[in-house]
Amino acid sequence: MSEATDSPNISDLLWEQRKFPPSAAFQANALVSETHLYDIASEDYEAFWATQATETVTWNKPWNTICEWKSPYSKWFIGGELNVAYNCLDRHVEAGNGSKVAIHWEGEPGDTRTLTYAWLLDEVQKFSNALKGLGVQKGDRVNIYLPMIPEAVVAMLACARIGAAHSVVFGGFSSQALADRINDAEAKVLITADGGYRRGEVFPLKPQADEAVSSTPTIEHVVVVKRGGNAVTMHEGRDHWYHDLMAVAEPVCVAEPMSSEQLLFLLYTSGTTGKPKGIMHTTGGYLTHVTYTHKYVFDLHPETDVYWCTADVGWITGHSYIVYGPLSNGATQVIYEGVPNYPENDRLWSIVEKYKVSIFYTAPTAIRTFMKWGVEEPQKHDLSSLRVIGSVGEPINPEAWMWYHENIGQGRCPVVDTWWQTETGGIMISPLPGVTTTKPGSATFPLPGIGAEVVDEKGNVITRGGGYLTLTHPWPGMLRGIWGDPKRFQETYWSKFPGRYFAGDGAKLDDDGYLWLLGRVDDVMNVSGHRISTTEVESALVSHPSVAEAAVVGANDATTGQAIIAYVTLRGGASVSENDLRNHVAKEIGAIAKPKAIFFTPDLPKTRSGKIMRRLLRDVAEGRNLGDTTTLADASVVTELQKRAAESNED
Ligand code: 7RM
Repeated sequence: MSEATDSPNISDLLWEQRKFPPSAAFQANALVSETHLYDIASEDYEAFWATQATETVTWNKPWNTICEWKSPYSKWFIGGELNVAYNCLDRHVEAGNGSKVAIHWEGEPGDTRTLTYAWLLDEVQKFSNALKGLGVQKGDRVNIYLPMIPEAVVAMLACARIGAAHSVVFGGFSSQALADRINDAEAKVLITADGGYRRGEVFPLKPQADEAVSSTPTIEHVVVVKRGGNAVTMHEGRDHWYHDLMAVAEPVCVAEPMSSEQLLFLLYTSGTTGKPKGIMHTTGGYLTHVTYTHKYVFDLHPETDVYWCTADVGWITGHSYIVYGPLSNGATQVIYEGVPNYPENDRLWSIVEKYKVSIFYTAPTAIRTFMKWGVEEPQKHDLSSLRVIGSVGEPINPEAWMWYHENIGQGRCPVVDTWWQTETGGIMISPLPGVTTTKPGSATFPLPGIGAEVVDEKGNVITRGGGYLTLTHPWPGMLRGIWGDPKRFQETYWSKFPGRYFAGDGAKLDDDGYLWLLGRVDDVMNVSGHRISTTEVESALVSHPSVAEAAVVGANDATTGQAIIAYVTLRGGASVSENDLRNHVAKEIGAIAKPKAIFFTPDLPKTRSGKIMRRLLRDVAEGRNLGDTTTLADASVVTELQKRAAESNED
C-alpha cells in the first residue's frame, strides 16, 4: 500500500488478465512469428536500424554515419541521399508495378476513383513542375489545406520530390489557425480546394483560405483544386486552378536526391494549451521508421493486402500511415473522404466489404462511437476479408478493445494497439501481430529498435507499477526540433528527466512487463494523496455493459483535494443509475476511485482529431468560464454540460 498523503507514483488499480496469443493460422503466414527482430535490435539498435534502412528504403548514395546523437538532437544516416517521392512511386513503377492500384478513393457522396502507382507518378511529376513554375524551390515551405482527396497525397509527394517542406493544416481548422501556421512556417504557396464533402454537404475551404491569406504576407500563390463545386472568388495573378496548371505542366520531373537530413515536413501540434509547435521531420530516418513499422506492425503483404487507415492527412497518422509508410511499401489502400455516419452508420463497414479491406487502422474514439451505434451496423456486412486491426490516438479501454476484437475482428484478427506521437514520427510501442500475446488495453512492448522505460518522479527506473513514460535512446523518426524554437524543444521534452525524452504520458508496467498507457500526466487526479490516472477510472466505467464512453476529471474538493467527476455516454438503448455505476467502479478498481458525481451526456468534448478534452470538463466541473475552445470539434457539447453543471450546483 502506498502512503496516503505522499504517494509519488501513479496508482496501479486496473487488473486485466485476458490474454490473446497469435493464432497458429495467423503465424503460418506472418512476416515475423518469432522474436529474432527483438533479439537483433537489443544487441545494437543502431545496426538494427541500418539494416532496416537498407532493406526497406532505396538510397541514391549510402550514408557514412548511422546516427549522431548530441542530446537532444539526433541525425540519422548522415551523408546518405535519397528521394522520398522516388521511394513512394518511381521504384514501384520501375519494378513493373505501375498498373497496381495505389489508392481506391471513395468520395463521401459515393463517387470513386481508382489510382494506380503509374498514374500517381505522372500526376506528382506534373505537379512538381507546376510548383517549380510558381517559384517553389528546395528548402521552401508549402502549406496544404485540403479535404481528403487524392490531390492531398499528390501535393505532399510533389513537395517531397522537389525538396520543399510541406505543412499540412487539417481542413476542419479555422482561417485563423491556418494563418497562424502559415505565418510561423513562412510558407510561399498555399494549396487548397474550393470545398469538400462532409455529412452530405459541401464545406467551403477557399473562403477560409482567402481570409487567412489576407494576413499572411509570405504567400505568393494559391493553388485551388476543384472538388466541392461551390462558387469561389479567384484573385488574378495570385490564385490558380490546379487543373489549369496541370494542363500545361511538363510531364517529367526527375526526383533529385536529397540529403538524409533534408527537412521533409512541418506538422503543427497544438497540445492542449499554448501556441502550436511546428514539429520538424526529416527525410532518411523518418522514411525508414514509417516504412519499417508499417510493414511489420500491420504484417503487410503488399501483393494481397488492402489497407485502410481512417485518419485524415492533416494529422501525423495520415502523414505516416496513409501517405509515406503505405506508399513506400507499395501497398494498395483505401482513402475515404467523409464521415463514418453518412449516409448511414454502417458506411465504414460497407467500404470494408466493397474493397475487401484486410488491414484496418482507426482510433478509440471511433471504436467507442461504433459501440454506441451497436453491433447491428457491422453485422450488416461481410467483414471476412479483415486480417489485422489497429488502434491509435488514445488509450483503448479494455472493453472497447474486446468489442473491437469480437465485432470487427470477429475474434480472428490480432489487435495492434499502437502508441506514438506527432513527435515520434512513427509507431513506438505496439504488438507485432504474429509474435506478441496481447492483453486488452495494453500497447504491450516497445518495437524492436525502440527503447522505452517507466520512471518515477525522481527519474528512477521502475519495473512494476505506475510512473512516467520515457524514451531512452534516439530513433530514426524522432522529431528534429520545433520550428524556430529550440528552447521550447529542450524544455518540453528533455528537461524533466535529463538524458531521456519525456512524452508527457503516464504508463505502468504489470507483472509480465507489459506497458499500459495511462493518459497525459497533466490529467492525473489526486484524491486524498492517491495519484489516479483518468484512463483506469474511465476503463472501469466502460467495462459496465451499458457504457460506451467515459471521461473523468479531478475537480477541487475541500476534503479530498480533488474529487473524481465522471461524464458518461451510454450505449444505444442502454440505461443504468448513477449509483450502480459508482459501485461498479468501486468493485472493478477500488473505493478510492469511485466518482463523486456522474453526469450522463450524449457526447464528450473532443479535439478535432478525436481525443477527449478533459481540461474543458475540469473547467465545467469547477464552475469556471471556459478557456480556449477553438480546437474543439463541437463546442455545443460543453455548453450543454456547463448548463447542467450550473443547474446541479444550484440544487
Ligand atoms: C499518433 C498520435 C499523441 C498522444 C500520446 C498519447 C496519445 C496515442 C496512443 C495514445 C495510449 C495509444 N499522435 N496516444 N496513441 N495513448 N495508447 N495507443 O495520436 O501527437 O496526435 O498524440 O496521443 O497521449 O502522447 S498525437
